[in-house]
Formats: sequence, C-alpha cells, structure tokens
Amino acid sequence: MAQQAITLMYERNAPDNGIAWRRVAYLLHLSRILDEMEETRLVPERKVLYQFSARGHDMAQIILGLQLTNRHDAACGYYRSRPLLLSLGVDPADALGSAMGRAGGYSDGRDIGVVFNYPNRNGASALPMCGGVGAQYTPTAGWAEALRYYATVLGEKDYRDAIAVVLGGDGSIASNGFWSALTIATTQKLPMLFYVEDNGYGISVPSDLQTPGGNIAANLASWRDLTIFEGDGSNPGDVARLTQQAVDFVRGRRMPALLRLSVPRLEGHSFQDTQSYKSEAVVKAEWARDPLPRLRDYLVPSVLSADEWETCRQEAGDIAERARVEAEGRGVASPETVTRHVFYDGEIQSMGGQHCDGYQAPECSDEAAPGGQRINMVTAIRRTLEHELAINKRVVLFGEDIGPKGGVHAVTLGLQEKFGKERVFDTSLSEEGIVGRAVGMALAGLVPVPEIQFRKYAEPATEQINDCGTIRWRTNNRFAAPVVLRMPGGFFKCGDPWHSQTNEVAFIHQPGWKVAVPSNAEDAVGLLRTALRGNDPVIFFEHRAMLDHQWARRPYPGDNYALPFGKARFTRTGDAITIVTWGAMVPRCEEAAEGISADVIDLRTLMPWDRASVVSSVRRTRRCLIVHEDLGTAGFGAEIAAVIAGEVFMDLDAPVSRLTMPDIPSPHNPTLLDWAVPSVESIRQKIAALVEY
Ligand SMILES: Cc1ncc(C[n+]2csc(CCOP(=O)(O)OP(=O)(O)O)c2C)c(N)n1
Repeated sequence: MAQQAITLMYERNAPDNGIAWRRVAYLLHLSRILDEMEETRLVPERKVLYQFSARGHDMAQIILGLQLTNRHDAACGYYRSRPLLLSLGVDPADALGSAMGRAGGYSDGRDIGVVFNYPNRNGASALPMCGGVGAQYTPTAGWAEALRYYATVLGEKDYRDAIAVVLGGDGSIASNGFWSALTIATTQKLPMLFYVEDNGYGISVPSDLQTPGGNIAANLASWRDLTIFEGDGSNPGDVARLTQQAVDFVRGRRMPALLRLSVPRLEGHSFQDTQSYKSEAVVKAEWARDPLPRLRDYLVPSVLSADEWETCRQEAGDIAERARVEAEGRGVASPETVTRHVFYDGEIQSMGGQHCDGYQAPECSDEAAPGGQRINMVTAIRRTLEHELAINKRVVLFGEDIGPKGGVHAVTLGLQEKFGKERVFDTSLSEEGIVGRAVGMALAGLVPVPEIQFRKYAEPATEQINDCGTIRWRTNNRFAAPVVLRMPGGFFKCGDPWHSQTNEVAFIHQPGWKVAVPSNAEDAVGLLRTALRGNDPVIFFEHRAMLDHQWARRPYPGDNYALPFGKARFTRTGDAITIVTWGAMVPRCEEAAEGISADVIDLRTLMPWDRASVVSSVRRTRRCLIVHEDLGTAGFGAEIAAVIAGEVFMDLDAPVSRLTMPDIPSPHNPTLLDWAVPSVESIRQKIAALVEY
C-alpha cells in the first residue's frame, strides 16, 4: 500500500466510535490520581524514589491500550507508560507497590519502579521494559516476528490477528534500537506498530536535535512499507480515530505502521526536573493542551453526564487509595531472596521460552553413543542444530549470511535448504537487531538461535545482551528469554583486533547468561544440545581455531548426547600440578604437560564453572597454572586464581600462576600472534617453573 500521512482535525462532539469512553475516563482519572499521589505524598515521604509523571501522555496511551484485545498482542513501553499498563489490566496496587519497591508486584522491589512488565495469558501482555532509552524496539520486533512464525510455520490460527506495539518518546527515535527495529519490521513486513509520543523534549533536549525538523513522521514519509499516521495526542477524537486506524491497519494488513502523536509533557521529565529550560509561555501552552479537560469537554454531556464523569473520578480515587494502602502494607522482600532467579532454578517463569508452555526435553545422556562417525567441530555444531531443528519446530536460526551461504564459518551450510527460509534466515546487518529480535522471539515462546558472525561484533548488541540476561531476575521470574547466542571468536591462522578476540569474561559479567566454551566436537554437541533444551540464555562460544582442528575432531556422540553445564573434563590426570584451561588452549596444555604428572582440566563452561573440581584437584596437586587466550588483567583466570587463593591457600606449594595474552588486541602477523598467545613452549616453561618451585 502507498504511504499515507493522515492528520485529522479536532472534533468537538464525540461520535459513537467504538471506544469504551467511560473506561477511558476512569483510567485517565486513575492515572492522574496515582501521579498526584506520588508527587504530593509518596515522593516527599521518600516512599517512591523515582517518579516520572505521565500527565499529558496518559489519555492517548489509554485509548491505544484498550484496543490491544488479542491475547497474543504485546506492547513494550518505557518509564512513562503506566497509563497503557493500567489499560491492559495491571493491578493499581502492583503499579504503586512496584513504584515503592515493595515485595511482590512486577519485580519484588528489584527494578526501578517505573519499568514495568506484565505477563498476561488472557489479554495483551507488556514485555519487560528497560531503563535504557530505545532498548524496547528490537525485542518488540522479535515479538512481531514470532507472531508471524506461530501463524505460518506452526499454523496457530489465533496468532493471525495479533500485533506488537512499541512505545517511545521523540528522544528514543534517535536510538540504534529504533532504526534497527524499523529496518526489521519493514524489510520483514511485520505486524508492528511504532507509537511515538512526541512531547518535544528528551529530558531537556528539543526534538529537532533528535530528527531534522523535529518530526519523525514527516521524515519517514517516503520509507518503504511503512504507513504513517499522525495527529494531536491531546485531542480525544483524533486519538480515537488514529489509534483505531493504526491498530486496524497493522492487524488487518499484517504490515508495520508508525503513529506519531504530539503530546504535552505537563510535568518535568522526572520529579527532580524543574524544567528550567522551558519558558513560562511554553509551560503555559503545554497546560493549555492538557488532555484531561479536553476529554471532559469531549464526553460531557454527549457520552457521559457530568455526574457520571464525577463518579469515574471518585471511583478512581477510591481504587487508588485502596491500592496505596495495599501497596504500603506489602513490606519489603527479604534481602536474602535477592540472589534468586538469576538463572532458572526449577520454578518456571510465567512467560517466555518453551518451558512455560509445557515443553518436555527428550531423554538425554552424558554418555557418548559408541560408533559415531569422526567429525570436526563445524559438522558437530551443524548436526546438533539440524537434529534439534528437526525435532522441535520452535527452534529458529538467524544471523548475517547464515541462509544460502551457510554462514561465513559454514556452520549452517544447507540448513536453510532443508528447513526453509522461515526457520533459517539471513538478517539485516545489526547485531542489536539480531539479539533484540531474539529476545522478543524467546519471550513469545520460541527457541531463537541467533549467530553473531564474530565475537567482536557482539558489541553493538551489548545492551540487548545485558538486558536479556537480567530479564528473569528483574521481573522476579515472571519473564525469561532463553536465547542461544552462537558466536565464533579467537585467533585462527592469524589474529587481528576485529575477528580474534575471545573476551568471554565480558559475558560472565552479564548476570543471567550461561557461557559455554567447548574445545572439541563432542563437547560442542553436548553443550549445544543442553543449551537448546534448557531454560536460560546461553552464549555458545565457537573457537575459530578449533572449528576444523584435527585435535578437536571426535566421533559424533549421538542425537541424545547432552552435557551438564559446570562440569569440567579432566583430559589428563596426575599429581604434580593442576592446569586449568578451556577452548583453543586445551590441546596446547595437553601437549605441554606431556611427560609430567598433571591434571589438565578443560572447564568447558565458564558460567557456571566447575569450581569444586578445580579446588579439589589443586588441593591434591598443590600447584596450579591457569592458561587462557583472553587478556590477563581481569580475565577469567583472575577469578579462578582468587578462588584458589581463598580456598586452597594453606595447601599450596607454589603461587597460583596465570599464562595469558598480554593486555593487547590480537596482532595480525602470525609471528606477532604466536608470540602473544600462550604457546606449547611457553606453557611448558611455566609448568616447569611451578613444578620446580
Ligand atoms: C540509552 C540511554 N541513554 C540515556 C538515558 C537517560 N535518559 C533517560 S530518559 C531520557 C530522555 C528520553 O526522552 P524521550 O525518548 O523523548 O522520552 P520522554 O521522557 O520525553 O517521554 C534520557 C536521555 C537512558 N535512560 N538510556
């Protein structure tokens, strides 16, 4: 359909346009009363620590929210989205209690009060919001993508009319996430509505610094496959028609649209913001556009009598007061519970991943089946993906060049041909988009397996990776997004600062992610299978040097082979020294330890890591060398060394020692690279020094 820009004029008399106006009036009063209660009581009493007024944004959000009626609809908003949440059915006591950081609610006091989530099996859900501006966009695109997947690939009819809606301010439209999601939604033709609430400011920065001329709708008028709607978000008639048109369009056409409504921000950005950057005239003009009196004018008397309007206000006041009493009565969660729900601990989340839809993993075994064909690590990973794709239709693979080309490392070769473009597909070149859409797909119950082409290129996705990992914790187990994020890295025949870093430790500092670092084909099969059947997000690190390394070739251990995370493999055993390592350093350590009685421990996973095996081995050998490719300072070896120092100090006969790359990027020339990466010879020397110490 051709692009269209629709601007409707203010209309004084309310027609019967299918909007539940009484409910709008009630919810708008409720939202206002909650804002006011916070501003006049709860913030001064220090019961609410951060407050972001929604005044001015509220009416339009409520009218939009009341149209999200399909139970697979989902919206993702931001810190000013409480009115929408109320319209979806969030309990006001949860809203207030969460703002106060009380027990229960949407995060049990863990997340900042204004960042919501709402798993709802009977109506539209609110996807876990983020504090980062713009982070809401790509997960919403992922939800939209999942809706199509359920409808087409899985043939589930009740997904056919569902839509995804993302809310953002005029500041957010300058973010990477916005552009990434816009590209995804329009190239993929997804049922996604971008709802931009333009209040003219991002805190104090005017919107013409976010987009030239300040109007994103005007600037996107020629964007292909995007239909634009635009109007005055303080005008009830405009809002009703435009939200209906935009929602109907996305529902009916299964295509993306952008609705920009200009709204006044009637208070400061947050409670602390005095708005010194706005002139008195601007503030006055904003208050002249307050949607609350406009709504009253619009509804009374043609739709509601003055008494009914007043009744709505009183009802809202009563409910808000009751909610406050209930919320204040909730108390604070016990501090020791705050370490729960970083990972799945047997209590299934309410929404996200396949496990909460009754998934039962097939029988697995950590015993390799005999007689398997000897294969390299590339084939091992491909074969595991292929099997899981074949037995589980929720598994979906995507990334740059993974389709017809089969990936730049050939891991996905032939998989698109076999499983089709819906299940194995190429993406636009945006790592934030790749990971963000995976998060949305996982929230919708799929098993997304995104590929990042090289570990370094996960950096544009850092925010999405961090936010994904914390979902379970910050929603207090209401949501989880078990994504299996594959990425190759490390040196290969040469190094360089872009393709060769490992920096796996960075992921260990992202709470909620498990991290697998297999060194060989058999472990790759076992760990990947566990990841694909598990209930937590996993970084699956594929070392480039090992993908076709002769040492890493192993017999295929079978279609049911699965390895537990946190269980190391002793590739050699002995008494004189413990060598702890992983990835491409394992064969080097093995070779260096030849002729010496050594425990060589391949950790296989770094989160969790097999602390118990390492500690008991060092207690016995009394010496420990940790070898890794990543940089020395604050590399994962530092963590292992600290644990050994803390737990085995009295048993040590030599200082705990590390051999790592120096703190430099990976050098390109093989001579320089060989000098920088621990070699068999340098490991051997270090072992000798420790054994003789
Ligand atoms: C990635 C990121 N950068 C900066 C901030 C700090 N910050 C919070 S809100 C905000 C302005 C956002 O403005 P807009 O998107 O227009 O929404 P509004 O507050 O006007 O509703 C900024 C800069 C943040 N939360 N996230």
